[in-house]
Amino acid sequence: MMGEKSHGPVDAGRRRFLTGLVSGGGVAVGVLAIAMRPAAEAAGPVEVSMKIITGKMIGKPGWPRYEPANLVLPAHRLVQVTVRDYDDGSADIPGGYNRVRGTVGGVMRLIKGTPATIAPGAGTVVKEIPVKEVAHTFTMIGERLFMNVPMPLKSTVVFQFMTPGPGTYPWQCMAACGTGVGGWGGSMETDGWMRGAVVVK
Ligand SMILES: [Cu+2]
Repeated sequence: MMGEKSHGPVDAGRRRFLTGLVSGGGVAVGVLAIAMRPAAEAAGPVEVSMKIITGKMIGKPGWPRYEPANLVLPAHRLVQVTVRDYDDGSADIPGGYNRVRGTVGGVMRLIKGTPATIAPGAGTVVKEIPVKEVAHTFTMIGERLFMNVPMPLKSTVVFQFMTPGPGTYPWQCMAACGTGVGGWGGSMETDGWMRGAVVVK
């Protein structure tokens, strides 16, 4: 409408603007990069679901496991992980592993039970759970990387974290849920059960 008609002063202003863009090319590129970022975030986090099943559920009593235990994720992306824990037995943890660490905001959302569908934002936001209610943990310890998410009995947790650069990041459950001396055998020392890897590409 009005803007489509070109008048002298408007053209001069536009020319100055364009000249500014050309002379300050680096700045223009920077502005463009920032402008694109919200669009990428609008796509939402990469969503991943895991479950923790008991040994009984798969005919191997005493051998709880994460399914899947290995994840492949894109680098430097926000990831939202939903873990449904079907296990109702607690296990001993080293001090402090009942606290959430290394997630976005240092928190997770806690939902009672293991519902098939979970509404966005559902659950209670928590930073830790009682020591005696920890069934398992999802713990990644690496160079400049520490993430710990405690898994409460018969519950679902949802948490978000930023993936690091490409690499293979092992994780381990820190709750002594396995067999053998101190409960650190069996599942606890077997890849694909209570330990695995996050492969970031
Ligand atoms: Cu475990």
